[in-house]
Amino acid sequence: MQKQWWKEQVVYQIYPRSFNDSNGDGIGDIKGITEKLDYLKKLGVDVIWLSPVYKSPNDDNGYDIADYKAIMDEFGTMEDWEEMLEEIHNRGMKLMMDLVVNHSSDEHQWFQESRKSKDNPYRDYYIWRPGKDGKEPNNWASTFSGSAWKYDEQTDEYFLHLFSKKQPDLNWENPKLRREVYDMMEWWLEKGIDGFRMDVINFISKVPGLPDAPNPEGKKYVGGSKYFMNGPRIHEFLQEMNEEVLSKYDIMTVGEMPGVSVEQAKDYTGEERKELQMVFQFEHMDLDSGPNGKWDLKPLDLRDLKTSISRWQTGLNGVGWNSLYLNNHDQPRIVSRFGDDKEYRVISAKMLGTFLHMLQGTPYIYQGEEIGMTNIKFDSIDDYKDIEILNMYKEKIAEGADPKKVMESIYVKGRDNARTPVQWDASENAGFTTGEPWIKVNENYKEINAEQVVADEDSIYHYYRELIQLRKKHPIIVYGDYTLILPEHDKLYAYTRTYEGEKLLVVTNFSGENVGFELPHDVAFEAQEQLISNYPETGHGDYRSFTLRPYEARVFKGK
Ligand code: TEU
Ligand code: CA
Repeated sequence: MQKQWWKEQVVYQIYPRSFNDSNGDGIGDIKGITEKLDYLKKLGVDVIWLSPVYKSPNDDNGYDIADYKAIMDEFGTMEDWEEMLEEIHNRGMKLMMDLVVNHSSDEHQWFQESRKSKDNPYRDYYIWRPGKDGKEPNNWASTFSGSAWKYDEQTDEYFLHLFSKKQPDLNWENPKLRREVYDMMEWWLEKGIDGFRMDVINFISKVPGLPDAPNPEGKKYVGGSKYFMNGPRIHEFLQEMNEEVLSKYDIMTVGEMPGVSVEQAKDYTGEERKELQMVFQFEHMDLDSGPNGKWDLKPLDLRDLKTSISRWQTGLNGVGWNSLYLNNHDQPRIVSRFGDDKEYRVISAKMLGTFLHMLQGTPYIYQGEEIGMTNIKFDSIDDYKDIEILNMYKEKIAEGADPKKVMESIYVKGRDNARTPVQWDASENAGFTTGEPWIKVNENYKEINAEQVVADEDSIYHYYRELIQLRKKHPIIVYGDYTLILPEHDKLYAYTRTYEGEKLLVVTNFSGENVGFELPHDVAFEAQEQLISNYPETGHGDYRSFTLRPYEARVFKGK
């Protein structure tokens, strides 16, 4: 396998609105990020992925962009951004920007022009269609509830929006639009950024004709993903983008891709294909959902996690490259999800970190993960801010659902779980702001905060530091081949890594019970040292057979 600098990085995601407020208006901002760079440097991360900071009416917290070349007023100025970039680089870190080009805001100038008339030069920057029998052009549902089409009186046509109605989809069939996007990317790269995370980039090519999706249950609107995920021209578009822009810079790229399979990811990330370096896949994030989607709650079966992760680990080995994540701004907090955020919060957060950081791929840490931040439960729907949550709630209640049940699903899966302010210290508002925070702070901030974890040598933060240091010291953690052991075990997740005559043994307990581990006889391994564990050393020494305590994790290195 080819060594590459970007395979050896650890990335930290910042969701700016919730990170750190420097001026007391209750909203995180760019100066607030710059203030905290030393904290990130000390954690040891190499790259910052910054969620959108562009000009936006904030219908979807910045994922609805009104001007790709301007900074959102609430976040500061271009000068603030330039200063931040310089300070990131001064510390030897890198910056990846979020590229949101499946759609723009309806307040983008392109869309303002586009909607004016059918022969406006910008008309074809978006996807307009006449209605069908007085209804929407097709039966696709928006990710954020309701139809994926909005009627616009001015020209008596509908425009497509796979997300909110303020996020019209861009028309990638139009070469002029593609050129604009590439120029804009180049503009940012010339400012010195180090890469892009590309929002729902596998949605940009739609099947011509935009056919109705199969609808056996006769619903009003149904998911049309079949006709826009990994669509017919997607590889052509990405190869063009690579040739026109990406290949000219030594940068890092990751494409967010809901619904991508390993087979498809080989094409997206295959080194000789010249598309992207990594994808964010969603399989492991969908394992605790039932057949009716993310709000259909289902407990995780650890064996499903093994099957999925193992397929990705072996599938991309030597072919493409994995991104590794358990958290981001769209997902509930992992310690509340696959761990135990009550009795074993610290231990289980460390176990999950161990499980992830010992895999092959480039790890991504989401703000607050290193502190062990947890999900929230607001009593009132009015305290929630996320458009996905609010639209879903309205729709379900209108359909006659039990509000209690709907709230329960929001507690488990809602995106605002990840979006409460970062808890910096035990002072008012967790030190996030001196004003009124735009979304409520988690009540547990007095106990769970950055000041506490930095001071406590046994904290999750220091454990993550260690995980990051280990990765830098041992190439096997980056490059080693992965092999699953004990595939049928429903509590232990164990695997080995192999690289240049060395081996790692990783054993993690995903349960709150004591569980015995036996290394299968056919696994050749001789331990030389224990690299890391989330419990104090016991001195028992036998790595072939031992009992793991609740959520215990152990990593051995040997031959
Ligand atoms: O998300 C795309 C996406 O499909 C999901 O992650 C989605 O947010 C969630 O699963 C809905 O259940 C990206 C961004 O990460 C997200 O924040 C944006 O809202 C979305 O695109 C639109 O830009
Ligand atoms: Ca602010």
